[in-house]
Amino acid sequence: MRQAGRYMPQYRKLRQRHSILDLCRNPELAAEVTLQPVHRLGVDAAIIFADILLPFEPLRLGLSFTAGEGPHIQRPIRDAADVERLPAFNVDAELGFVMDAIRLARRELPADVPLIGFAGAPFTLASYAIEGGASRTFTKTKRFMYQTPDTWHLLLSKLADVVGRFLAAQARAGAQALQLFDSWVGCLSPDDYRTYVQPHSRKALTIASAAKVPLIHFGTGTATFLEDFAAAGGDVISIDWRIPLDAAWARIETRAIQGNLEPAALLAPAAERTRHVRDILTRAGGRPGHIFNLGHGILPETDVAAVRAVVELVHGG
Ligand code: 1CP
Repeated sequence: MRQAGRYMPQYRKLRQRHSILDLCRNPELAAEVTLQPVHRLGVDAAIIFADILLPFEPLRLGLSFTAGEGPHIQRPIRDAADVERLPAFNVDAELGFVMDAIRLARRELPADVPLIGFAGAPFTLASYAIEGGASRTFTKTKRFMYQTPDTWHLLLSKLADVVGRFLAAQARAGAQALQLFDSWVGCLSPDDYRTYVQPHSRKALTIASAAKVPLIHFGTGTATFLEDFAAAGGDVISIDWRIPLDAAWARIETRAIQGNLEPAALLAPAAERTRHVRDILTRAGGRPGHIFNLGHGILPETDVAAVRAVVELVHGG
């Protein structure tokens, strides 16, 4: 999930002077933002400040973030010709600023705070590339998938190759774990996940696994196909809040699960927030493989003190 962001006053202050893309492309600033939540919240790990859409620039799709904060893709993918012309590129040459930020952040972080690198999963990236931005229904994406399955598979295969190599490069630069974000994959049926997405997520995770660091496979809305989602790969399977932690654990064979706090529980009164956290800890049952986390990103409306209180509660047992 995202740790930095608009809920943090220090982050908002930096954002008054720099766009998101400026922050991402400037390794000093990206490293600074990466460290903000570690200092302010006392979390156990840091996630590099970047964005899943950064590979769209070297893919020549064009990327900007508009005032309403949503991403905008200037040349969205419409047909087979668009997919075929996606250029192959060297991740270290074109996205080297991310690896530079990782090297800097790693140097500045305390030795016992691991740094997580990340990339978008093929499906979630394809959805932005085809829709041209955020979507609620993924209509264009699904039409493309059903109408031109061969082109769809070519697109996802190309994206899997890019993100697999990008993840491995981040590990080489010093990231000690890698997270693949399939934020919107829960819009698919179990059958469509297996047919249209799973082989490509597996490919991305297999390429990344050459880096020999733990891989976190993140998704939301995956409860209806959790077994297939887990089978695509990842040493850690991330779950959202739509499934109880113990129910998820009973269904998949994995050493580790990440999640599963409802982000909106951070907006609840303290007693209700605490009840949510304790319920997850009870269901984790002391398993060493539970990584306590939100099921998705922190909402901009969240009070930093509420996040801190959760970190302290989890650390206190
Ligand atoms: O915590 C951190 O410091 C990590 C930084 C980080 C991460 C992990 C950012 C910076 N983006 C991401 C991943 C990301 N980006 C995801 C996957 C995780 C998730 O589902 O939240 C997605 C879907 C995006 C795409 C994106 N970037 C959106 C979502 C738009 C939509 O479809 O609803 C937005 C708003 C952004 C901009 C952005 N990137 C990062 C931040 C903190 C922000 C928020 C806005 C801001 O700074 O003004």
